[in-house]
Amino acid sequence: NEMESGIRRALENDEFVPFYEQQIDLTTGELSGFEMLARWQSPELGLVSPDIFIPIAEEIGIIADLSEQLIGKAFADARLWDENLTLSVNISPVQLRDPWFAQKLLKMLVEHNFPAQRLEIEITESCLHDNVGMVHSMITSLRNQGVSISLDDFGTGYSSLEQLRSLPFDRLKIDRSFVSELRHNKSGRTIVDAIVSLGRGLDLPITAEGIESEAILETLKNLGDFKGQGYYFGKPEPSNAVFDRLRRLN
Ligand code: G
Ligand code: G
Ligand code: G
Ligand code: MN
Ligand code: NA
Repeated sequence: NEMESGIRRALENDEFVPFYEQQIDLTTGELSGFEMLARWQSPELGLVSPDIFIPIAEEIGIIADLSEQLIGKAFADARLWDENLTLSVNISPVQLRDPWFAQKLLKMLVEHNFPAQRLEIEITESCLHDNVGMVHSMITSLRNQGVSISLDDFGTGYSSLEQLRSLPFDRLKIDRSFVSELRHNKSGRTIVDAIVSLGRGLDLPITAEGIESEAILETLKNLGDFKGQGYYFGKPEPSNAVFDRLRRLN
């Protein structure tokens, strides 16, 4: 169909671009890094959301190539940021089914001369349905080289607490649906409290997503030492806006 061939052509024409969302240390208020979020800069359609093209790219078997194109651009950008800033990238469950995924990512780090210690990958709970043994060995070989692994959208999928305990994650990201309800109802607060104590018990640092207001930020700061991100700090922005932001900070 038309969308599929458009996405294939976009890959050939190098039309996928990284946007970046700030990740903040909520306790100090300092910028700690950026999450890369893919966009398709289409000459016909304008800026297209990943919710549209990622599922199609997964379906037609080009997600790995598309991700590689974006990660290459993100490494080139992030190499020019302050060297304490981290780069987080989202990895599709489809990519993790490739037994060579970890080797390919480590090779890209070398080729782009980007320090593994500054890279964090975000995987979702749906990865855990698949071959857990293989996911475990991939995570382990990436971590051995210094890459960090976050469990994204935590709480929205199926997660066995046993897997959470047995897989060596570095961080939990609380899904924004819970963060946004934090002050609206008791169940939102209860779920966030439960994830926070789970994180404490398992020694997993936490990132809260979807912080949209000062009130939510203050509530979170009272619950612990977290990182956070969301529209309150800023929307995802293109590379040049990130460079402008860093120039203003420095
Ligand atoms: O940027 P936005 O909030 O519209 O992203 C929508 C969804 O697309 C999110 O779930 C996000 O994780 C996902 N996404 C964004 N960029 C990438 C990417 O490069 N690879 C993968 N697999 N998912 C991405
Ligand atoms: O699934 P993942 O967590 O990677 O999704 C990130 C998505 O969430 C991106 O599409 C980003 O644009 C969106 N996002 C980031 N911060 C906020 C926020 O504060 N509010 C809302 N509604 N969406 C956000
Ligand atoms: O201007 P400043 O000293 O903050 O820049 C730090 C580094 O980032 C320098 O290497 C500079 O060349 C690079 N840089 C600054 N702005 C941009 C930009 O808009 N695009 C790119 N690609 N690099 C930039
Ligand atoms: Mn994410
Ligand atoms: Na998320």
